[in-house]
Amino acid sequence: MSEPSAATQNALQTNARSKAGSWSAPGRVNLLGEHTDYTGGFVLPMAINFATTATITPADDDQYHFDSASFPERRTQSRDDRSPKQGGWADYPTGVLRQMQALGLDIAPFILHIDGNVPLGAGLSSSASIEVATAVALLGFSGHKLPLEEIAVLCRRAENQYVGAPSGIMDQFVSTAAKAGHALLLNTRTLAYEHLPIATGTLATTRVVVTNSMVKHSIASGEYSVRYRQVMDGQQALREQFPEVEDLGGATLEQLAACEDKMSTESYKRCRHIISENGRVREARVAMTAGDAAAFGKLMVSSHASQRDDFECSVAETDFLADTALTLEGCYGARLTGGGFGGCTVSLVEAKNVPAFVTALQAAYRERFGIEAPCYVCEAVDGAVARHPEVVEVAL
Ligand code: GAF
Repeated sequence: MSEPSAATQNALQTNARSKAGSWSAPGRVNLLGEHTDYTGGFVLPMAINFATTATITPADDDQYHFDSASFPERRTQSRDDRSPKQGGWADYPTGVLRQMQALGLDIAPFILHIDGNVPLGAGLSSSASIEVATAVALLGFSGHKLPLEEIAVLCRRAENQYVGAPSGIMDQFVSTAAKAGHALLLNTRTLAYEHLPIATGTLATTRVVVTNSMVKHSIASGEYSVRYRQVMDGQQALREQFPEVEDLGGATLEQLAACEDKMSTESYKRCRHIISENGRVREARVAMTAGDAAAFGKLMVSSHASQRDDFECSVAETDFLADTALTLEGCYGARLTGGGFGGCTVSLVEAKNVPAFVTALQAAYRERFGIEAPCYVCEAVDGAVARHPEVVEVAL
């Protein structure tokens, strides 16, 4: 029998430190705070009972292998591969691997298998759940630890720098840091966060119902980037007039109005949505803390109007779902959730009314658009770190 090659010996040695296993990270629904997370604003999402699982086993051929139950593409790359993105789902875990390598973490050859049930392209953060599941799996597999915030930031960098989508930090952060039974209030500038209990006061008898319009949404495609550019232009004009304003998270509607003539109409409207939405998240914190379902629902309704009229990221299908939901018994509020241009709506509904609500909403949507709209009654679940605390570097 011939001796193992040097590469195989090296892989075997590193593999001896590697731990095969499965790690998971959830998708999310955003309750309030849309398109506020790339200009230092506030968001209020919760992680949902749909997740991505990354299963890793050591590879004995000195390569990294990626495959998935949900996508036909399989990818294999060498340990020193630094080629740019290829297009396709495997860019997401590859981007995470590259970020970890850039941090100098040694990761042995592996076979990474991705599986899960987060609806794809529905605005429920399927991409971020792949990124975070991969990050946590690579850490668990290789025995490395990172601070919680660094896991989320690294996954966002993977998406921004490798995949090339200019997304904010919300999705990666909630998939990492969420706590069961709570929504997560995040300041996206400072990354300070707070877990707010969901089931208090009149909110205790409500349910979060997500309705999938089945109109595909992708943040890697055009419209999200167009909005991002318009927002950045508006923010820049605002900063020139008010140098003390760091970002839209710290700006007021009065300041924006004072420089309306310094930006395009589109930039003005996008920024107006963001600044008003930040105000709504602050109010939502009060409503959630007080357990006031009616107040929370009203904020959802005005958020939808602002997304529709100012940010212009809703489509006829999601407008219809949000508007129809409001006509049904037991519904406190409804809005487009996630990046928009399709995707899902989220409704806050009295638990006892949920079955009739779902039936009526689906029937109305079928009649209007001829489309079956899946509805998901969502629970607030733990993020990846609460599921796998061994990968987190805890400050003592
Ligand atoms: C997508 C992005 F990935 C998030 O960062 C956020 O901007 C969201 O759209 C809109 O609020 O999910």
